[in-house]
Amino acid sequence: MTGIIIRIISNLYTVSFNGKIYETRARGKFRKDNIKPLVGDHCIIDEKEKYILEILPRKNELLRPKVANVDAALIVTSVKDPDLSLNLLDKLISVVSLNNITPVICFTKLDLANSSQLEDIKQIRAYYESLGYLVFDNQNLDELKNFIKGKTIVLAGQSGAGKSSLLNKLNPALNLQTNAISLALGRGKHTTRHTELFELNEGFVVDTPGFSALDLSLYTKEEVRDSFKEFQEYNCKFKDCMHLKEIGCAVKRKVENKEIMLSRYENYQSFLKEVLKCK
Ligand SMILES: Nc1nc2c(ncn2[C@@H]2O[C@H](COP(=O)(O)OP(=O)(O)O)[C@@H](O)[C@H]2O)c(=O)[nH]1
Ligand SMILES: [Mg+2]
Ligand SMILES: [Zn+2]
Repeated sequence: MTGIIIRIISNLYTVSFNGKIYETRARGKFRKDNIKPLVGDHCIIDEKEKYILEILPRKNELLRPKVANVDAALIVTSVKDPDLSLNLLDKLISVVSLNNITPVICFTKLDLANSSQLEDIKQIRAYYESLGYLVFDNQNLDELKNFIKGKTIVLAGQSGAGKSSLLNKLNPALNLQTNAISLALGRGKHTTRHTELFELNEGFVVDTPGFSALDLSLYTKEEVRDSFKEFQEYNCKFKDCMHLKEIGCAVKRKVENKEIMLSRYENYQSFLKEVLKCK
């Protein structure tokens, strides 16, 4: 049985191992070998001496938040308060995918939407599902719970979207702090928060929101293009088509006949502009 590092505060490593919590130290060997243990690392510990003996190979590692072995990113998207932003949703889907992590969507605050907004959301949801993304909401939690089981999940989504509230709903024992939107967006509250994994349904979640929308500028325009899953399904006249002004662009045709959702295409165009601005 291997443990998982769930918290690191200076050189104290908290490891969850066999259902028990151990406060351990890392061996000097790691520093020598230039191994920096991360939250999410699977490790072998010396239970008696309270030392981490070995860090097992990582499946992946994120920079922000600093966490290893992430199975999926849950993009928490409020439909109101703050207003639904498909631009941010698409950006996060792209950034998460470009980090080789599976994006999963969870809509929140459906209770604040009127019936016509709910109708729109139903269609939006169906579109993303048709692309193969899992889409949940914070009302039917059993499906989301099943998905999370045994996985390590990071959260993404804007301040006030309901990330901490969602985790509390999934496990009231977490008792995470939640903020009214004005507080969450307010300035001057610089609480330094360390990255911590919380146990949830035999898996782990990180409440520190990962993936900022800014991260998209780190990628090339081709990478951004390829992060739009549905564009890959069509054969344009030119193999390297950027789906802008090229002739024989199958993607643009699919936008026109509404097989590709217009907002997806518009967001793609706006992301390309941002990427080019940064180069
Ligand atoms: N009406 C409604 N309010 C919600 C819902 N989810 C969260 N909230 C509220 O939205 C505010 C921000 O939530 P919080 O979990 O702190 O968002 P975070 O910044 O993403 O962690 C809080 O006042 C929550 O009570 C929801 O599904 N419906
Ligand atoms: Mg929060
Ligand atoms: Zn094209």
